[in-house]
Amino acid sequence: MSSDLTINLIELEREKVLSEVKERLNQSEDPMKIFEECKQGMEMIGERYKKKEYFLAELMLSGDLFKEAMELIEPYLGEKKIEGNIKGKIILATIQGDIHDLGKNILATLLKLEGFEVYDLGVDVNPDIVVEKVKEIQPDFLGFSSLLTITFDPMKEIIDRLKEAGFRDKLKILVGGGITTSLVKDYIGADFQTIDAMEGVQYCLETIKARVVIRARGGI
Ligand code: B12
Repeated sequence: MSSDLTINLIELEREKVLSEVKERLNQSEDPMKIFEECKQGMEMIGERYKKKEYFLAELMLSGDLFKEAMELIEPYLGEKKIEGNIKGKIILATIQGDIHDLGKNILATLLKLEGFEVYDLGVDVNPDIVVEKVKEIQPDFLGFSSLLTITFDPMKEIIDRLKEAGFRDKLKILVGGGITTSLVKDYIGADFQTIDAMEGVQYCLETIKARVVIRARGGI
């Protein structure tokens, strides 16, 4: 069942959405729960768009409203911040033709909060730039955020180019975004897929932890 917050977001009731978010944050509710309800609203807006009940204008309004809600939520996520050394480096990108950035920005925030160094290349990124940046930064992870099917082939092309250049085995590649599935992961040749930013963060944390254990045992 959808919450009032989810329903108000679907109905694009800006004032109601923002005042409920503020009120619940003031009452010390888990910011991730509030975020999940907003995300659910965005998924349902996508459904309405697909059924032609909503149009581009509604998509745009929902994007702005979600952004405003996230601006309220983010400082509360920061309270969980874990101080310490950088755990690993990750490059994030949304590939050419795709300008959706709400999910990628959330992932970037959560990764930073967990101590990762994030190189966010932005949206509509040319594949050449991703390949160059991987060579330059040599990150532990590369994360693609994908909301349009047209990005599948360019993501695959990037991974193939990294293979040819001998960089593929040096990093783990994640793909996420509302339209991705494990089939997309297999098609493009990534290591991990999710539609939940927290799962992505967890994957990065576990990968780094496993590497530390292997090194401690005298492995690579
Ligand atoms: C808001 C929105 C827009 C906004 C985007 C605003 C912005 N600044 O991002 C605007 C209005 C710009 C837009 C435009 C378009 N959109 Co749009 N949009 C959406 C909508 C409703 C919500 C997306 C969203 O932000 N969700 C909320 C975020 C938080 O969720 P998320 O992105 O999935 O991210 C979460 C996880 O997936 C994960 N995650 C995300 N990335 C990554 C990466 C990694 C590595 C990891 C680990 C995790 C991770 O973390 C997040 C938190 O958990 C979706 C519907 C949907 N079901 O997704 C359609 C949708 C994506 N759009 C769609 C379309 C068709 C378009 C347009 C082509 C419409 C048009 N005719 O012009 C244009 C394309 C513009 C372009 N060139 O990119 C289609 C895509 C269809 C397809 N299969 O390709 C969708 C699916 C709607 C639909 N059902 O038809 N859109």
